[in-house]
Amino acid sequence: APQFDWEDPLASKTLLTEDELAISAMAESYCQEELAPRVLQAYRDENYDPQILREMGELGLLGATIKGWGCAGVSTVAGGLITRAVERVDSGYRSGMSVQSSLVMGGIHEFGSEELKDRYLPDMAKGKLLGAFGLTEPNHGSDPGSMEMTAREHPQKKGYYLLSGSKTWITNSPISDVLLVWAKLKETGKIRGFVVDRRDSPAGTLETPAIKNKNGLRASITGMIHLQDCPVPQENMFLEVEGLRGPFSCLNNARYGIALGTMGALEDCIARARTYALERKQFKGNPLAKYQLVQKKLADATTDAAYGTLAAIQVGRLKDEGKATPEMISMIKRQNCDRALQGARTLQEIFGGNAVSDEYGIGRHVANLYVTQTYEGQSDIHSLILGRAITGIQAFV
Ligand code: TGC
Ligand code: FAD
Repeated sequence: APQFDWEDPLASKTLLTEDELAISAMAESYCQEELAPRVLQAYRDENYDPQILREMGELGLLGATIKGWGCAGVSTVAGGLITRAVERVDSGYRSGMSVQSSLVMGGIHEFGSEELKDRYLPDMAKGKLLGAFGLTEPNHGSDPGSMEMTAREHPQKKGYYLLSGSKTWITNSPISDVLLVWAKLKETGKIRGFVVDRRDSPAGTLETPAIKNKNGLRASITGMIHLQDCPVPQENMFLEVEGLRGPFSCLNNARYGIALGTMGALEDCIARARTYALERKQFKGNPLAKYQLVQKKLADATTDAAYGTLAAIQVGRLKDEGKATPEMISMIKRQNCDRALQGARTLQEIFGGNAVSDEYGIGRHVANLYVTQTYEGQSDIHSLILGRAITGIQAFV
C-alpha cells in the first residue's frame, strides 16, 4: 500500500526522470556535506567564500541548463532541483549561484555574440570567473525602465562606449570579474546590455563597494557598482536585444530557480520544526508535536511546500516545451516566496525562545526569505503583473 511521506507528500519524485533524480541527489549531498557545515559561521561573519562557486563549477552545477561551453545541459526542472538543494542550506548561497548561472551566464548565452560566449562561458562554468548582474539603481528598483545609467559613444576611441552611473544591491558585485550591466544609450534612450570586464577597466572607472551589516542574506555578498566613464568595447554590447526584454528574459530563468529554491528553504524549516516539536516537552511531559495547534502549523507548511513544488515542476516542463509565459513564472515566484516566508515565520513559533538563538537555523531562513520575496520583483509587483494579465489593465503607474 502507498505510504505517506511527509518529506514529499504529493510524491513529486514520480514526475522526475532518472537523470533529474540523480542530479538532485548529487546536489543535495554536496550541499549537506560541504555547505551546511560552514553556513552558521559565514552568516555570523557576513562572509561569502568565492571558493564555493569554484566547487560548484567543478561539480557542473553552474549554468547547468546551458548546452555547450562546458555546461551540463540539463532540463529546467533539474536546474531548479539544484537551486532547491542549495537553498535548503541557505538562500544566500543560492543567490550567489543564481546570479552566476541564470542572470550572467544565461544573459551572455541568450544575447551575447559567439565571441562573447567563447570568451566568458567556459571559465564562468568552472567558477573561475565570477559574475554580477546590475539592473537596480539607487532611485529605481521596481521600475528599472526609468534607470539613469548611460552609455555614450567614446569621443576619442572609435568602437567604444563610456558607461556612467550607479547600481545598488548587487549580489556578488565586490567579488565579480564579469559585470552584466544595463544602461540607456545616450543617442536613442534605449536600454542595452553591456558586459563590463573588470580586468579591462582602467583604475577609477569601476568601483564595487560592499554593502555591509545586512540583516538577511548575510552568507551572500552584496554591493554597489559605480561606473565613471568606464570604457567598454562595442563588441561587449548585446546586439540582439534592446529595451527591458533583455534583462527580463534573464530574470525569467532566475525567478524560476527562486520558485523551486525557496521550497528547499521551507522544507528545511519543516524538518527542523518537526524534530524540535518531537523532542521538546511541555505540560505533563508531552512533546509539542502532540498539540493540535502545533500540528496545524506543520500541516500548513507541508502542504505549501508540496503544492509549490508541483507547480514549479509543471512550469519547468512547459518552459522546456516553449509553452511557459512570464506570467506563469510570476505566479510561482510570488506564491512560493510568499508561502515560504509565511511558513517559516509560523514554524519559528514552535521553537519558542530558542528560535532567537542562531544555532537553531530557523531565524536565518526567515530573514533570508524576506529578501527572496523582495528581489527579482517584489511580490506585490508580481501581483500587478498577474492583475494586468487577468484584467488587461496595467496598474503600475
Ligand atoms: P513592460 O511594459 O511590462 O515591459 C517592457 C518590455 O519588456 C518585455 N517584458 C518581458 N520580456 C521577457 N520576459 C519578461 N518577464 C518580461 N516582462 C516584460 C515586454 O514585453 C516589453 O517588451 P517591448 O519589446 O514591448 O518593449 O515594462 P514596465 O516598465 O511596465 O515594467 C513593469 C514591471 C513591474 C513588470 C517590471 O518593471 C518589473 O518586473 N519590475 C521588477 C524589477 C525586478 O524584477 N528587478 C530585478 C533586479 S535583479 C535582481 O533582483 C537579482 S537578485 C539575484 C539574487 O541574488 O538571486
Ligand atoms: P522599491 O521599488 O522602492 O519598492 C518598495 C515597495 O513599494 C515594495 O514593496 C514594492 O512592491 C512597492 N511598490 C513599488 N512600486 C509599486 C507600485 N507601482 N504599486 C504597488 N507597490 C509598489 N538587483 C539587481 O539588479 N541585481 C542583483 O544582483 C540584486 N541583488 C539583490 C540582493 C539583495 C540582498 C537585495 C535586498 C536586493 C537585490 N537586488 C538586486 C535589488 C532588488 O531587485 C530590488 O530591491 C527590488 O527589485 C525592489 O526594488 P527597491 O528595493 O528599489 O524597492
